Amino acid sequence: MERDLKGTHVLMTAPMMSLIAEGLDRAFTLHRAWQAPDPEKYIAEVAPRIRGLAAGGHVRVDGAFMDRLPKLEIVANFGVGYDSIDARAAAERGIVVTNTPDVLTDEVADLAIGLLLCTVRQLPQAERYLRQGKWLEKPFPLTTTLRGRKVGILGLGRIGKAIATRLEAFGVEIAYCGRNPQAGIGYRYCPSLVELARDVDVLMCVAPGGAETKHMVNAEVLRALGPNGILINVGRGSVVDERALIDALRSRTILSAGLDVFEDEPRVPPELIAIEHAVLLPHVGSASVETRNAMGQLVVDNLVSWFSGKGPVTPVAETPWSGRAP
Ligand code: 8YV
Repeated sequence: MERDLKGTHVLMTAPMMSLIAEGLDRAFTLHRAWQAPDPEKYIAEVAPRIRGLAAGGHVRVDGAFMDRLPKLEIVANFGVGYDSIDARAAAERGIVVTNTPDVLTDEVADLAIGLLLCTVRQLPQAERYLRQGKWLEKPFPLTTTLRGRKVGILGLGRIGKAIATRLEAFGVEIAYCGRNPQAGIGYRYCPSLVELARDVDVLMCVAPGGAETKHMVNAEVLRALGPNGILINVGRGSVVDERALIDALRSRTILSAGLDVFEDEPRVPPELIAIEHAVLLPHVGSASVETRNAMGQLVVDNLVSWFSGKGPVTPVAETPWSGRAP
């Protein structure tokens, strides 16, 4: 028989999609802290009862916040990337963290390929050109090509591999960089990011965010990528030193960039917006109705499964499931 979970208190500090809020509301006693006149005071009042936390977007969940919730058992994150959650601090406190892998892999990989083609062939610029009536004056300028390019992938995880599989169909050479070479992978491994950048002319960033990857793509890497080089980033904005990128684009140290993620979302530096030859998207990698619904359902499923004593569905690496039931 299913457990009645209505006596279990779950906290949501910021608005999340209605599928999540309604799903949690049906299963648990859900506290929507942001709706209270004084959210901080509200959190302090309900804190002793909170056992689950639904986290999303860019709200930071650090050790200090976890310490405010003495009965907290699980943090369920909306998104595969969980750099906004201090998973090590959670592990130290015996708190499980879950994310939403797999359900968005193909969607983000599709987007990465779309963004690559948009950037190489300047499709958004060409579209704007037609709408502005400029085609009547003269044809759109010729662009660069994907033909003959080599693509280097930074972060060959689930999404990186799905991008690589798609790239194979485009007939481009693929190499990758990561902490270690991966068994059973036929693409060329390059331990140094600068060397990878020197060797390829498209750098595809899919690396997760966090302190370990912060500003990995710096001025030196961009110089190595060179004047024919294209940077694509669909991972986390923090991986790229945005100031160095702006300089590299302005000085034509690299040819172009296609970005779906930024350092301080949703704020994009005006200097970047002013660079016409870059393609900028408002973090839409996973943003289809179907995929976001699947991600939202996984947030609900993780919490329901945990409090039903069945363990988390998709725990992150730092907090592996040990079989301990709540
Ligand atoms: C979402 C993402 O945009 O899954 C991730 O890590 O970056 C995206 O799918 C984000 O999680 C929603 O806020």
